[in-house]
Amino acid sequence: MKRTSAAICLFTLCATVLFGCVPGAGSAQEPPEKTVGSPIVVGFSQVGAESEWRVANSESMKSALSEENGFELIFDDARNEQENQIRAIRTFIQQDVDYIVFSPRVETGWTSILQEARDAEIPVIVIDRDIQVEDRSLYTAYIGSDFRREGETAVRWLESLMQRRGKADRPLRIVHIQGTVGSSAQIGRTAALEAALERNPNWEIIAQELGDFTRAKAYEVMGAILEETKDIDVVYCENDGEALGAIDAMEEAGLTCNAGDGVIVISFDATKLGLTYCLAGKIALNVECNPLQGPYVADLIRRLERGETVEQIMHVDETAFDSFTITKEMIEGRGY
Ligand code: GZL
Repeated sequence: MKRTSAAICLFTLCATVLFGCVPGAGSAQEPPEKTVGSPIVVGFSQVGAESEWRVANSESMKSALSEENGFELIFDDARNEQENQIRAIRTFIQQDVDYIVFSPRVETGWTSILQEARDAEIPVIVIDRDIQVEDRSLYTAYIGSDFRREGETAVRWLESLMQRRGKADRPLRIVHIQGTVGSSAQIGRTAALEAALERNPNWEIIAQELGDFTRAKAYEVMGAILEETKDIDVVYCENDGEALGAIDAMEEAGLTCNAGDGVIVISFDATKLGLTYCLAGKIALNVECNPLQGPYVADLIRRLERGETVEQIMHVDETAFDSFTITKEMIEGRGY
């Protein structure tokens, strides 16, 4: 398949780690200009289809890297297994694609396959979750979220709420439902909560379970926790799927979820479904995690094709919504 000498040249030039920011989910993105000539062949390894967020991410990639936009997309669903991603990337190399894009299920275990891609002189773009590799020149760019910042947004909001209520020093009993362990989304969101516990010795994690970013698993683990105790002040869920599963379990156990006199539920993603729960008051805070990365990837590839230097790390701008200020109009205007 066609390979671009310019991109290969840039691949070696992008060794410096430069930071850039791309606009958030709400901002308009110019559709990439049409490509004359043969399509740019992109192999994309997607984690799976575990959440509404993931589905929106896949749709964004498919619509941006479409044939009419000058691409040929080879999409592989890894069904939430890193081994399947490694196998898919190796196949992309054998197919001699022009670019490899992947959303890494977890941060580690990628060095060897990325070295194979570099040996084949195929540029690699990492999206969504980040990776940990000694040699950052093994990939051309990362486009995704600053997960620690997302978590900081959540815990600072909770601290501020407690201060406004004169409860800054009161005990706070927290249930923590984590996302896929070892994913940068879980690592960042968990780290922010753990740092907040250091700042607030009156906060206590009464239970910490794995929800793997799915509604079903969160429902299961929250149900088990509720058999032990219903004395819960906060449930910190690392995505909307987990929040909905935890809320299902708590409501079945007779608990009320709201930021007033009920259990305070904190979530991440801000999908339309999650925001409807926020509007209903059941999710107190929902921190946005922008899945609409397709246009940014298409734009990045075009810049590489033109021989431009690109920032290696690009974080998308993100915001947050709470049940006190969210409106129906805010939800209707969103892209996912
Ligand atoms: C975050 C993304 C996470 C979402 C979950 O960028 O990797 O994975 O928060 C998804 O909804 O499953």
